[in-house]
Amino acid sequence: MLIKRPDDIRPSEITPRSVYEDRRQLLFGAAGALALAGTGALPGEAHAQAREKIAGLRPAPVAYTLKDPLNTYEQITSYTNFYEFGTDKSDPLRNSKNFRTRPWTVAVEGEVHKPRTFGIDDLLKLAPIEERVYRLRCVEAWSMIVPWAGYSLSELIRQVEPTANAKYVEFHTLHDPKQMPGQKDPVLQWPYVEGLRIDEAMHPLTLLGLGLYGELLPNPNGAPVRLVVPWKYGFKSGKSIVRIRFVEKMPTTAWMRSAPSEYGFYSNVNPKVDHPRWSQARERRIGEFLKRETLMFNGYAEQVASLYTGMDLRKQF
Ligand SMILES: Nc1nc2c(c(=O)[nH]1)N[C@H]1C(S)=C(S)[C@@H](COP(=O)(O)O)O[C@H]1N2
Ligand SMILES: [Mo]
Repeated sequence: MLIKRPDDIRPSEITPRSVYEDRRQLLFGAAGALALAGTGALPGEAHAQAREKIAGLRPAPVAYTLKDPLNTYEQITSYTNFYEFGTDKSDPLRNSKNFRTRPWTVAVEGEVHKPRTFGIDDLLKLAPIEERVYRLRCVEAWSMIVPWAGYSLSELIRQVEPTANAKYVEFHTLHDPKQMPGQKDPVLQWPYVEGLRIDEAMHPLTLLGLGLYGELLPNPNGAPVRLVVPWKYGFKSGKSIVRIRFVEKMPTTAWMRSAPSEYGFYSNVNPKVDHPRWSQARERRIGEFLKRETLMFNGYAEQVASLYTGMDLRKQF
């Protein structure tokens, strides 16, 4: 097996693409196992997840990225909702340290002409990876600004050619209670399933998330691949996705099943429609003291409002 050591590479060779390929070989080929063996960790000992840069990251078109000040890497990785690893915000960072994100496949199936299973390496190569700064608004009335890395989900959807019956898309998270201790708790029905209408899934803002802060996704944020739908409450953006299924009928999502009066299918951020137990008019930006006004469609109204013309957003919440 031929692997270049970094000092064998002449500067002239360091184009983003070649660096990217070499890095991926180093990290994920046989050498990856050797590198891990060299960390000095005892077998089974918890170690921090290796951080790996995404080389060749491109800036996003201005319409798809915010200029707001970013939340820090530490805030984004340590204050998370990922119930598969525990219901406390601090649980996922601690409990996902040994989560195995390789090998990893995503089965894309259902109402499509070309069903296909993508390996994670296929997904990292499928389209140019862009850095997109998005506002993330949790239904619990906090928000963050995150520099994601990924590309429009539509890039992947185009490859499988949905049939005319494909009206909705389901996103299934991994179900593996051995690795995901939170799945022993029946707080939700597992696996975590979310869904979008096909036009929402095709909207260019809907991101197939592969990283953040220029690196492959940290485990607490849904490694190795997740969804990011910035105009909807955060729970619509399923983490650690293993299955994408095109269907004709509106799916029942994990949250609709657990509390149908509180969580609807659409779950668009809407300051005028309160959660039955609290107001959605304002939010706390993580790291700030004073609350901010929540924006319609989380600030993305100009881009997405037309998806919902003629709908009563109070009834179809
Ligand atoms: N599989 C899965 N996906 C999930 C969740 C979860 O518990 N399980 N939590 C959701 C919620 S409530 C939010 S706010 C976002 C948080 O994403 P972040 O931790 O990257 O900020 O992930 C969403 N995706
Ligand atoms: Mo959330």
